[in-house]
Amino acid sequence: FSPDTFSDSGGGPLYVQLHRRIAEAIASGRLKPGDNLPPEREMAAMTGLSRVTVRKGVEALVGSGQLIQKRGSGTFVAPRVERLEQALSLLTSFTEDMARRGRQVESRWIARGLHAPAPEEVMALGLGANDRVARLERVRSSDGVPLAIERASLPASILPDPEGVDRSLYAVLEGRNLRPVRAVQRISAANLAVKDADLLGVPPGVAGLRIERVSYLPSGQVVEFTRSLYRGDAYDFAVELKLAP
Ligand code: 16G
Repeated sequence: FSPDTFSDSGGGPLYVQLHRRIAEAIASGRLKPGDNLPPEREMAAMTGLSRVTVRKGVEALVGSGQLIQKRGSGTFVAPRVERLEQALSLLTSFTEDMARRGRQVESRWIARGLHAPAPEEVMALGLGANDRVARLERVRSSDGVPLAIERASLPASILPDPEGVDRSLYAVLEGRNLRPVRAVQRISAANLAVKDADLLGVPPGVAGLRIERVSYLPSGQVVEFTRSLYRGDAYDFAVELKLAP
């Protein structure tokens, strides 16, 4: 990024020119995922641009998700995510979905325990006045890339020991003959709030998908009410449609 590549005449505002140069360097592979960008002061010296201009150009790339800023350690080229196609018609678990793709699963626990239910949990799970709820909150990652935040609520009568779930919730339920056989799922658009974006390693405000799943036993009893946030830049949901009768 030598100073002579930026021009006052033509090429648009200087910060846009810097934005374009960095985006091109990422696209061509000169800057690779994980590479650390020099501090603002050094970039200003390298380019002959003011620090304000450098900051604006970098902020624009952070906003579009191409760069990530980590407090205390600087600015990095964001990891590239490979988009995953996820079928919507099968009642599978995250662990099964990843195993089918030959991918490793890592889950980071945010919370796991028994609680008094919130009103929406009472409604969704059909709980009684004194019933408790098991809550499992995890960041689900695959091959080192965080993909989704899942907040599952189950009646304590189904899962009295949430700490007993280590890897796969569905595997635990299956082992107890409580695997759901039917589910209703809703998907809506969401811009990720700062806290959730941080957990997923993406810039705040980027597009996410909010997914709600309510799943049932053959008896009709609700097994889980799960609210998830999936990364919009990582998932394509696909479903086969048939001609209406
Ligand atoms: C899926 C389900 C989630 C379920 C989880 C169990 C969606 C949106 N969510 O991710 O409802 O609790 O699988 O996964 O599909 P596990 O068996 O790997 O713990």
